[in-house]
Amino acid sequence: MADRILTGIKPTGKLTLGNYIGVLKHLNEMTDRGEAFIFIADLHALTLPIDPNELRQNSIDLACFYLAAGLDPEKAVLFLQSEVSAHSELNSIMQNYLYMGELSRMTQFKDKSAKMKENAIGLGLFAYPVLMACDIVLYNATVVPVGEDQVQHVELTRDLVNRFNNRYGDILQMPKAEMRKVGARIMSLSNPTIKMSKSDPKGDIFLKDDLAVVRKKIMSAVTDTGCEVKYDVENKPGISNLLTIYAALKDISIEEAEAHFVGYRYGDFKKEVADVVCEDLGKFQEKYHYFLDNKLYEEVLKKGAKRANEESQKLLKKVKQAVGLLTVSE
Ligand code: ATP
Ligand code: LTN
Repeated sequence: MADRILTGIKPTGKLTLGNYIGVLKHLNEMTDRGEAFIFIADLHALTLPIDPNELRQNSIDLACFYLAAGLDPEKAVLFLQSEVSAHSELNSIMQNYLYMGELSRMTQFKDKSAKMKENAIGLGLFAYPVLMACDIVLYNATVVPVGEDQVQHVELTRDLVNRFNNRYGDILQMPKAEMRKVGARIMSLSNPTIKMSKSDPKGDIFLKDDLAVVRKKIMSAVTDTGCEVKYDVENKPGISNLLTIYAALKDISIEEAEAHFVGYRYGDFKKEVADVVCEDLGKFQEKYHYFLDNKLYEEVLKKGAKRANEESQKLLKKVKQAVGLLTVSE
């Protein structure tokens, strides 16, 4: 059976090299394995305060990022989550099958809520994984390409599928998370023990950064004592992170990257990493501007919403029927 690929990214801010390497860059080759549903998780973006104009602009940007990364709209369905109402409808049903205890154990919720005042934590942030599970099961996804931080949410989706199917029969498809072998967790350049994250912009490379800025950021990335370019996450987290970035962009293994840099000094090593990042990002940025300036995203998103609406209604109907919701109209 062909795979069914599904993934989403939140339009919450400037995308980073982490998002690019972890997910974006490889989406196109995944579409060779089966039909892909790729979306802009704009409803998820509302789970933390965001300015409306910024959200709209970020959504356009993200559509262009997907296209610039090589996503082929003939092979993949690209759409805005909020334009497909089945996500929210299924959410109303599925919220009854995931429990407070398990939701409160989600690392993303714990991390994000820890930075907030208790009386300002929205219910949506807590219930986030319910909507994410709905995104996944609505399209009978078998493979969910994500970075490492999202694997826990996909595991919870798997629990939901088991629970729901045990009760109602074989309704939901079992998905599985798929991470990049190299690059599932790109670390911050200023603190290589934490994830490079768009909500924590120190040490980030943003996809729209000027290439001169990108080069400067890499040249001043935190490195480690010693002088050997070796992959050793515990003792050389900074060097290991740069090696990972290089290997992921070159599509080679860490061992191959290490072998390439034998005998290099840190300065020359960083320069070569910067060359590779700038070359890749430079091409990516050109394509991004092409899709943005010609507004090519509009037609793609319209067509995508139509197809996603058709497809998601099928599963929604099945679920409504399974749980006993009566349909008389239609
Ligand atoms: P935030 O930091 O605001 O939570 P995020 O970047 O983690 O944002 P998304 O933009 O929705 O969240 O993530 C999109 C995809 O990119 C997810 O699959 C996520 O796992 C992946 N991703 C995010 N950061 C990294 C990283 N540093 N390395 C590899 N993959 C990443
Ligand atoms: N939670 C993800 C974004 C996201 C997603 C999804 C990813 C929302 N729905 C469904 C994969 C499948 C994030 O924060 N990166």
